[in-house]
Amino acid sequence: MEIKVLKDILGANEQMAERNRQLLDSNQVFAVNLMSSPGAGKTSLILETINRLKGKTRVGVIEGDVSSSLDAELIAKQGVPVVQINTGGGCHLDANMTYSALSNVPLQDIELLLIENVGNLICPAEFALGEHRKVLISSVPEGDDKPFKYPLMFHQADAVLINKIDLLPYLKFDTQAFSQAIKGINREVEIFQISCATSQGIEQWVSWLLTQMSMKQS
Ligand SMILES: Nc1nc2c(ncn2[C@@H]2O[C@H](COP(=O)(O)OP(=O)(O)OP(=O)(O)O)[C@@H](O)[C@H]2O)c(=O)[nH]1
Ligand SMILES: [Mg+2]
Repeated sequence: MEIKVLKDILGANEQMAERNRQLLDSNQVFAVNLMSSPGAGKTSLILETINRLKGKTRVGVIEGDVSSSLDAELIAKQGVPVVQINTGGGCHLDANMTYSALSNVPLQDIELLLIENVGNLICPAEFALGEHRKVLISSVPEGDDKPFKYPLMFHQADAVLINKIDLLPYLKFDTQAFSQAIKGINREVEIFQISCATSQGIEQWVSWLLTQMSMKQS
């Protein structure tokens, strides 16, 4: 009985996610669901990405947090349209919340929508939002064992960004073993090593993102 209830919730979410996807497609907006544990660097990555895409691609942002609008305020300073969702305790965004936010995003004016999910390595993996790609940010201070502990998140991702590589000299983190563990779960995934502090690797990430957008359009 409990299993049926869970299936109903996820089934309803899938339907709503499909509706979101249709809405995005009809406006030719490419959406990326950015997921990570708290503090891995989602907002920093969005800021770096906006910076790199200035004059190239029109970006909009949905910010998901349990509480506050701190991240949305940082994004707004870049002159980019941003909508904050507060889940009020919920540990992930779902398709219904995303649908409500979409009605406040100027979809005709943007080509790329970056959705910052709530910081959590478990629940966001279960709930589709209608995104075209799922991107996981995993940062060096979290340790290199995360693919073993949170396999679903790594399995679902189209790309994994290893962030904060500027801290590698100070922390025990084996990037090769980490990448191998990810590939063991998800052979197709793209892996990038980046630092939002030094901008290392951001160009490669943005180039992948633009390629994904152009593949979608063709
Ligand atoms: N050294 C270093 N610090 C970073 C890097 N990227 C982000 N940070 C720092 O990590 C902290 C968290 O970064 P955020 O971008 O706010 O992380 P977040 O995932 O958006 O966090 P939540 O929204 O709270 O889940 C901030 O103090 C950033 O300055 C990086 O590449 N290197
Ligand atoms: Mg954030």
